[in-house]
Amino acid sequence: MNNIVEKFYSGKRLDFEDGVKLFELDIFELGKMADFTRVKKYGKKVFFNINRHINPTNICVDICKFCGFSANRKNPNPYTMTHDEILNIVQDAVKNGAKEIHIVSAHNADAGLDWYFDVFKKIKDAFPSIHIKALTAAEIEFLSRSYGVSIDEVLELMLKNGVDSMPGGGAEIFDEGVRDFVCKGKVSSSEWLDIHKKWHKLGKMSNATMLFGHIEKREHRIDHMLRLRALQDETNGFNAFIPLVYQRENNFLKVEKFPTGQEILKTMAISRIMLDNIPHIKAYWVTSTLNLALLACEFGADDLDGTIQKESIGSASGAQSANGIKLDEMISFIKNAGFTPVERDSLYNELKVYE
Ligand code: V47
Repeated sequence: MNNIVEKFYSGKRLDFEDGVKLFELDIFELGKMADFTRVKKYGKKVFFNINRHINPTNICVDICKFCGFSANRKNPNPYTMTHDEILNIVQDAVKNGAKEIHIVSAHNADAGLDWYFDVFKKIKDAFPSIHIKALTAAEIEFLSRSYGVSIDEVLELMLKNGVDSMPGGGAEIFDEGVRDFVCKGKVSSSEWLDIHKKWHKLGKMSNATMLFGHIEKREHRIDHMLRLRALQDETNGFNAFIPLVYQRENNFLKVEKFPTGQEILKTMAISRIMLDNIPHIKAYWVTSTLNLALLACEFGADDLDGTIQKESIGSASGAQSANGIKLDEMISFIKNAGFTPVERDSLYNELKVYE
């Protein structure tokens, strides 16, 4: 075990076996290693942005067992917003200081391709300076599959209509066996990676998530991280890695054992250690709780996502995030945890440091 610790501090890359063994390390040793990298990169800064999440429809042709958001027999309230409704939300968000709109929809085969794309153009025309982060690789694959357009054409439509960056959703767990069990039929792992690769080659940035704490094993998490690391070596297009903690309510995935806080922190720390080429590790406060997200900042994480204003996916499965968090609360929570809050834009340029 000492060999792995020495290998890390000597700056050598850790491999799959090393990554799996890291989980056996004492949590504080692991935290020290992750913090070593985090402090070298960012000191005591914790990044966040002022953003608004919008989920314009919950009608979905794909079935993910972990999802409590899509309309189904446990969640019988299907909706699809009109463009005017979406624009009103954006207008409000901008009034409240939002600089990023994060738009993720379910896979609605009746809404039409124009419904998906025209709204981006309308938002950009009305609010040219807002950053639109929209369409996960899962949505892109669904749009291609359902509406008879190639992936390249979907990416072109994104550029043409003003999408600035891609969110990291839909990655779940890349291991094909686990993936088949939890979300058979939607974007495959290789398709997910390939879509991000194409987007990066167009000169655009994206994020990458990993849904953990359900039926996957530790080695699946390491495998997931290493597939991302390999792509990042090639494209350098990922801004942030986001380990999403599985929320258990109102869905169809039967999980017997949930991760402890210690397992969550270890996973965050190992992400920081293994993903030596991805700049930011986001402790998404929605799925980890704000308290644990702040603690994760002692274990390698440096970003919390944003104020969000309204959140529908995690909260549909039990997360306490439906109404986002107020800016002054975000700032004081970060300060009280001993860090320096830094408001960033979507590409991690620093906008304001709250000393
Ligand atoms: O892909 C669904 C996840 C994701 C559950 O790119 C669940 O900056 C936990 O991708 N428990 C969507 N997670 C959210 C997402 C995201 C969030 C914040 C920032 C960014 C970013 C991306 O939500 C889905 C899926 O993996 N999800 N159900 C659940 N029960």
